[in-house]
Amino acid sequence: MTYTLWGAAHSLYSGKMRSYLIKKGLPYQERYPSDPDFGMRILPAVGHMVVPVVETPAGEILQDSGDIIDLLEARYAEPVLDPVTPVQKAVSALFDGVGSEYFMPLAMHYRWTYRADQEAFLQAEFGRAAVAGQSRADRRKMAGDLMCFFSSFLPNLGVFPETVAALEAPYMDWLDALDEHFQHHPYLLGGRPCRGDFGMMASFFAHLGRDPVPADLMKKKAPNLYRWTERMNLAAIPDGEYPGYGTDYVANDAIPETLEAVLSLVFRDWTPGLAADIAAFNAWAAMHVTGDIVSDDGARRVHPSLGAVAYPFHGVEMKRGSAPHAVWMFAAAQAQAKAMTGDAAARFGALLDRTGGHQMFSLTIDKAMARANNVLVLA
Ligand SMILES: N[C@@H](CCC(=O)N[C@@H](CS)C(=O)NCC(=O)O)C(=O)O
Repeated sequence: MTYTLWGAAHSLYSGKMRSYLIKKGLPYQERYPSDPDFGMRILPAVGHMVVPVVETPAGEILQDSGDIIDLLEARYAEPVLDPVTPVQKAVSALFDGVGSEYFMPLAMHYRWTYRADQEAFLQAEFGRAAVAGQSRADRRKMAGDLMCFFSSFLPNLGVFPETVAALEAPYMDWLDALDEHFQHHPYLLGGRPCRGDFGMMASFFAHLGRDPVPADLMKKKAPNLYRWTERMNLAAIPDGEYPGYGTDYVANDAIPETLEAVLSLVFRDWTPGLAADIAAFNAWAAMHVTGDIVSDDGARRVHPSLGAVAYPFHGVEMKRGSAPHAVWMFAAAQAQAKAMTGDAAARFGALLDRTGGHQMFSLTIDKAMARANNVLVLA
């Protein structure tokens, strides 16, 4: 009954997957892509090089952290790891997108812009994931090639010397707001983790919460957020730091006041880039048909792009490759919002009034996407 998590300690989406498996109480062993078995069995089954991959006890080989969570949630009802009430469910899906997509460029920025300050750590991390055995010196050298591959992603993510200040300054607001939230609540929506917590573990664990430079910043400026990254990797759901808090989501489908402050940042910071990503997707989708791979050159990619986008962001022009995966994740939150009627719709509307979210939730995605054969396709 043991699952295998093919992943790595320093991998962004493995952090999301691992935390979910731990909180779900599913027994798993973790194996690295440096294991020869990965190249022989896993790579051909998935179709391209990527982690995390989960192998179920029945031998299914699954990719995409979000798809895997969907599948396992459908199989195992307990413990509950996402609310069933409509407003909380939509907010949870939104935070999944925030942590899985919106913050990924910032996570990569703090890893690679400050590479020289954390070189030995990164060499060890990439080394253990990529090459089994070897002498320490050899492994460090071999890790270097892989590190150059990943650090070369920065321009496509909008990270340039002239955008760094605009990326870092707003992050200080996030650290402050999340620190305040986790002072009062163990998880985003109360006493138990939701889908949004797992999404946030993507960017906030392996990179922002674990690489030496950003982890130091997080520990100094947002120790309660740092503690949440630890809590998310513990099997227990309650945490003694919050005596009497219980293990339920906040009552009556409410959103904690301290999370509303974070939501205001979601809308302030993600709306311009998401609008640009959606415009790029709509333009591409108008010329493509059901089943087409969502990727500008039609190739299978872990993070496909549909051409460049440019938009104003905190006083600079942000230029980067468009991110259809971000559109796909936001579409899930928007679908939840659109399904609301009556009292729930009114409460969600009032929440968007208070936090500045109407513009984002009014964005129109012209066609649906789906995942097929481990890539995004037009539905
Ligand atoms: N949407 C995927 C993303 C997975 C992903 O980006 N994995 C990274 C490591 S954390 C990777 O393997 N990247 C290889 C590449 O970008 O070519 C998921 O949620 O599983």
